[in-house]
Amino acid sequence: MFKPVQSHPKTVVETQYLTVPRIEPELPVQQLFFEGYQREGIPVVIAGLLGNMNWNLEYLSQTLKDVEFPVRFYGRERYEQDKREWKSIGSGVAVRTLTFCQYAELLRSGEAAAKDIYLARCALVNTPLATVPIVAQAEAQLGLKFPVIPLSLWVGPGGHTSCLHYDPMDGVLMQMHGSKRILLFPPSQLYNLYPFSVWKHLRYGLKHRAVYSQVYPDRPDYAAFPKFKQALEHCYEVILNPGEMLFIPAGWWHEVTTLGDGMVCSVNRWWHVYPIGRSLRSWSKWRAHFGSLLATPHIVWNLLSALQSDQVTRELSQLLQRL
Ligand SMILES: O=C(O)CCC(=O)C(=O)O
Repeated sequence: MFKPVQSHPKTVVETQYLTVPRIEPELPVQQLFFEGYQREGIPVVIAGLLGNMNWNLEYLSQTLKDVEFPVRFYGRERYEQDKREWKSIGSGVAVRTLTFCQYAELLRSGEAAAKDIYLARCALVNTPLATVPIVAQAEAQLGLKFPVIPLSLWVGPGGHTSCLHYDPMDGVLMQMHGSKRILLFPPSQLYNLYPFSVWKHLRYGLKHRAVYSQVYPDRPDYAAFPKFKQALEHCYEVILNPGEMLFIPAGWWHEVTTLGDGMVCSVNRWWHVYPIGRSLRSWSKWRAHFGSLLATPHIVWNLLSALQSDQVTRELSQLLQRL
């Protein structure tokens, strides 16, 4: 039932990655998923529930056409910098609103790859892809019940990295086109991964978050982050291919890199942690919520500034995107 996962050839850190279990379940899968993985919060790759997914650029362009999305302009130099100098992270980076077709042009021309422009975590609600029957069916087969937000879309060029972080909810990442490499560390490694302080939220609101690690796992600065060596002993590597789903339990650290030269597309959904006992025991989750609470004065201040600005709608939509 479990198949080994191949290591990615570009890895520069010399380590023996652990293997995430992979199941190709026969029905019914719900009990297997709950008892083996969801109850204790253990990542697993699930193959065979999404059929032959192929959301290539042509399909997405024809389906999403003029739907507007907030697209993140990371810039290639970003990952050359010491993360401790960053003033924004994730949804805090520069965002521009583009139609899907405009973004598709940036992918086709190579500009998205050159400047690391990524369409990240965009809600599919109110778009032609708001409901995807095979996705809903797969989620139901796994017995997932309490969604936090609607389905989100992730599209980008090969070579983009969503840097190491964790989410305070369970997530299921579903691969629709191209492949992704995911590194995973368990919640027990929280402090060996040097998360940014929760107090950062006071200064930066939600532009900079305590759920991100200061370490680049593929080229760590051991002098600055010596305990990362211990974390590496607990690092899992997954190559996620089209049609596969990865269950990422709350608190599990993940760094996600798009592979290859072409466009890579996934959808994901976050779920309230179930069973509730696992949720209550998760220190990583409480820590993330405490950080968000500390962001409140900054958010209120930004909200008031946005209301007074000439570009109220744009400012408000950027604020909402961050939330
Ligand atoms: O696919 C990505 O770039 C990041 C996905 C992610 O962070 C997640 O699914 O929680």
